[in-house]
Amino acid sequence: MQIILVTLLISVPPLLGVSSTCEKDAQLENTCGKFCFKVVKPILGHMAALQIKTIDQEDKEKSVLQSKLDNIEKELKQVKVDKDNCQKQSVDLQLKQEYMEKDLVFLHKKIDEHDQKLKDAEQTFKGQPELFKQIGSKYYYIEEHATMNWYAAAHRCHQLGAHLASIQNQKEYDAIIAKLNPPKFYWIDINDLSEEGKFISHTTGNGAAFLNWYPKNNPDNYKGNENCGSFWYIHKRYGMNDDDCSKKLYFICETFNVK
Ligand SMILES: [Ca+2]
Ligand SMILES: [Ca+2]
Repeated sequence: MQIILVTLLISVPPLLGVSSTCEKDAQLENTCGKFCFKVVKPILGHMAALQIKTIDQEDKEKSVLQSKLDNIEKELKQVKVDKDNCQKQSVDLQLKQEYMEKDLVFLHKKIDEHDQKLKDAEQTFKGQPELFKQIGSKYYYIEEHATMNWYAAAHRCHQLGAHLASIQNQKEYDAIIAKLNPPKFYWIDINDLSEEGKFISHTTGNGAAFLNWYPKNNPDNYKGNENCGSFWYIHKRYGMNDDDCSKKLYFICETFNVK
């Protein structure tokens, strides 16, 4: 009996693929007789159900695997994009670093030059302490011999460790005016070079603390080219004038301390 059943199970599987249940039953009954048909049919039915279940399970597992595969491919693409971006950023950062290093070298050089100028100015100043005289609470050097334009005068004061006179109030103004020699004109530190009509102190970079324009039409920006401040002598008195920066005038340097 067991041998017959095994033989039938081996020979019958092709029937599982037959299209209709009725045809399958008829073929099976012809193949192994009625007894066999009764015994084998439930087994074949179970096998067919098992096969369908197995296919469904495999489909599901395949679907899950495909979904995982899709996700991995998506993540791989994103990793590639991120890597490309990182490489680009890395190149940008490298260039930025190179620029900053060049700027750093340039700034170090400028600072060294500035330090050297200060040392030179200190040396010059130490060699000529008698140039500066105390007037009020400050020390002034009034250049009475050489004339130069406003820029050169400012530079000369820096060389002496000082700056062009920056008048703060009426008291300082009166004190320095009393020391001048008419009819000489002298450069001071105010200017409206950065913005027409807005006079600032070259020393502080802030608005001029004290102004005493004379006559009243000043500052007149005469011929559209008067941007530097001076003490000028007119109508037998001194007053402030906006003047042509390229004119060669005497000048007044100022400092707070003489060492
Ligand atoms: Ca002006
Ligand atoms: Ca003027």
